[in-house]
Amino acid sequence: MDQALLVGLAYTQNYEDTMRSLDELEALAEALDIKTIEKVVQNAKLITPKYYVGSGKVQEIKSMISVMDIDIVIFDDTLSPVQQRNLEEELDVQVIDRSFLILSIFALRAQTKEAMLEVELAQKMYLLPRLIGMRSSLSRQGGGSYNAKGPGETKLELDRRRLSEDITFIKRELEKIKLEKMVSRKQRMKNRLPVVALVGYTNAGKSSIMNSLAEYMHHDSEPVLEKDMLFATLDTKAKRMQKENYPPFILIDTVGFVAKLPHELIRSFESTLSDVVSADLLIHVVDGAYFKEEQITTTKEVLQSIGAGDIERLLVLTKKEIAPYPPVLDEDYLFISNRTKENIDELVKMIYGHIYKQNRIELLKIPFDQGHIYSIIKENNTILETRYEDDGTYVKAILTPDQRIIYAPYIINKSA
Ligand SMILES: Nc1nc2c(ncn2[C@@H]2O[C@H](COP(=O)(O)OP(=O)(O)OP(=O)(O)O)[C@@H](O)[C@H]2O)c(=O)[nH]1
Ligand SMILES: [Mg+2]
Repeated sequence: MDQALLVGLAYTQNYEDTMRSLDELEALAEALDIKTIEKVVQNAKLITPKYYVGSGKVQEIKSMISVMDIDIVIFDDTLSPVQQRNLEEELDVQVIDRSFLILSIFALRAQTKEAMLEVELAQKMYLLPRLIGMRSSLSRQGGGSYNAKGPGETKLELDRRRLSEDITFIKRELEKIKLEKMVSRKQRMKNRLPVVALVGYTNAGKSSIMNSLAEYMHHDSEPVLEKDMLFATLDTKAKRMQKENYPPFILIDTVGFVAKLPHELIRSFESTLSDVVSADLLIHVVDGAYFKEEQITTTKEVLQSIGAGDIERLLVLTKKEIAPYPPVLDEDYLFISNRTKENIDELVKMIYGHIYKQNRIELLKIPFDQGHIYSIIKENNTILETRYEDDGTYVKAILTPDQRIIYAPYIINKSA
């Protein structure tokens, strides 16, 4: 196990916040089997261009490295390529930053072709400006190296041009996958089912909610992976949900967020995150037991940056049964438990209240030769009444605004 020293700069935030951010960095490192030995915080008014921290601090870190047998130094913020190179030269151990760590965890977790390509793209975009600095550090013997699949693996044989070519190639591959996905999304759109996306900080309980809802609605589909692990979910999973006697909707489970998510990752996960952007409702999931308000802010910032800031949002806190007290917040929220299932019924009510609040009851007349239309409506809508007359089937059903447009030719009576 590699032994790490974590370094944070109390620059835009105070000492306590920096320390808390380092605690999270420790958890990220642990996900890669890196053991944190010590954490260092420097209070500073500015970032030093040469070493990121002041040169006095660098010397302090250097002596700690030899005393504590440190293999790797991890900085909590993104280092510039120059800072990273200077630090490695001065400290003579591997120096990485939070972005690199997050990218490596994503690389470890990626399962599907799409996720693997997205991570690889992000890693290569991260690596491109750093190639020179990395190269010098990796040709050195005795530097820290851990088992994670990181950009480190292949950096020696890569030069800038190769890297740029790879980036172009991966982008093209992702474009193909995106096209395929667009086709299936179009099919989904044809039925115009409302889309609800679970979003939030990693480990908040998003996948668990998906499973709770599936169970509540008696769907016997394969459960999605829920695990006490950072970034357990990397691929979006969509499931059709339907409460008995209610219309269906699509529920989407997505990748979790974390503070200082590398911008390369956000850019390369564009296609995965596009599901979030096209959702009708977001369920913002927050860990209610290990509650940290910053996590709400982070999620909101990421949503804003991907263009999902204006989508209707429902705040849901999890782990109610182990929370010491209900967090006090400015906004309304629903407190649930995926263990005891407390308030899962409330959540379902709230989801339906949001996605179908513009629905109306309409009376439709469907000619007998268009029976398939009746089947589609029956499958996707709540039908209140069906009457068979001489000139067709009369159906009283609850329609969404979109469906009112699609079925306009059959609607014979505005609201009944
Ligand atoms: N006690 C308790 N644990 C919960 C509850 N909801 C989720 N968990 C646990 O919290 C951990 C994380 O849950 P996930 O559903 O995997 O979290 P996630 O938001 O999908 O995480 P990522 O996929 O990493 O973004 C798991 O160990 C769950 O069993 C809850 O209501 N109570
Ligand atoms: Mg998950």
